[in-house]
Amino acid sequence: MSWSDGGTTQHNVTAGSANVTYTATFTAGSGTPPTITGTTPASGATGVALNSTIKAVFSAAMTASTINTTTFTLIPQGSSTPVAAAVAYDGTTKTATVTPSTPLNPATTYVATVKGGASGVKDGNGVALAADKVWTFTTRNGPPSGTSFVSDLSWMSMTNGWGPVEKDMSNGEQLAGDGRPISIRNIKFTKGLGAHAASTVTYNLAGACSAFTATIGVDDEAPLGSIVFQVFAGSTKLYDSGVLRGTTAGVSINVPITGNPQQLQLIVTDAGDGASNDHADWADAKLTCQ
Ligand SMILES: [Ca+2]
Ligand SMILES: [Ca+2]
Repeated sequence: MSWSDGGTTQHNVTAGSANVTYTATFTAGSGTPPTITGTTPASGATGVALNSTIKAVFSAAMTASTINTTTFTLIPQGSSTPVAAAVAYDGTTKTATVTPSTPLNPATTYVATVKGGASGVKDGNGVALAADKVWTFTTRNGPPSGTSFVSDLSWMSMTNGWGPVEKDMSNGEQLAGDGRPISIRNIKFTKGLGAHAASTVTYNLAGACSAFTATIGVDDEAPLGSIVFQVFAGSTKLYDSGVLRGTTAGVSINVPITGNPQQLQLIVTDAGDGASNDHADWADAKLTCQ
């Protein structure tokens, strides 16, 4: 701000002197630039929830119209396409927030940028953030947010009694990929796991999952099978089917997952009578996660 009477004459202002009119001139864009005093998530944060919002707190009251999807962006590292999001500014807390339209992807590093300089965000006096504020964070690993077929996820580990566990087909024989459509009492399933006792498949939940669902049973390719299906979270047994046989209809299960465990184990045992014909289907198996 500067003061002037519009002329070049120096005025000595003393009692009784003639009135002189001074004009205060505010120059937009001058003054101390605002800064960002904090971010959420913090720079370098890991294990960030997929439903997070991204926030920047300013040192000064900002001009809300300068904070928008152009000046506050979230971009997956290595991409040039910002995440679709709503951007808002709360003058009470001097906080700008990016709210993504859909949950973030797991195990992904994101780059958050608040633009500075002439085309950047500006405070209430029109003073811009001096330079771009850029920080990164990484989301949790584990399944995506929502409901996923486990056969579309990567397992952490897998053991199986007859070749590998198959995805979206019955166990078949010892080779990978030699199964048939999953079939329990002649009801076919396009998704699921085809296992064989004794089998354990372990999934990483990253503490973010709340339910496991499936239809379980002995596959029609081995009707003499006898199997027990179990679901464990670490050392905690969440579900036990009892003995299912090749004559048992598929059993629809909905297993709540509580306590935010890190891992889930899908276990098949031979029901205590040997593993011959124990072809076990986790048909339509799904995890629901945050
Ligand atoms: Ca096979
Ligand atoms: Ca058996």
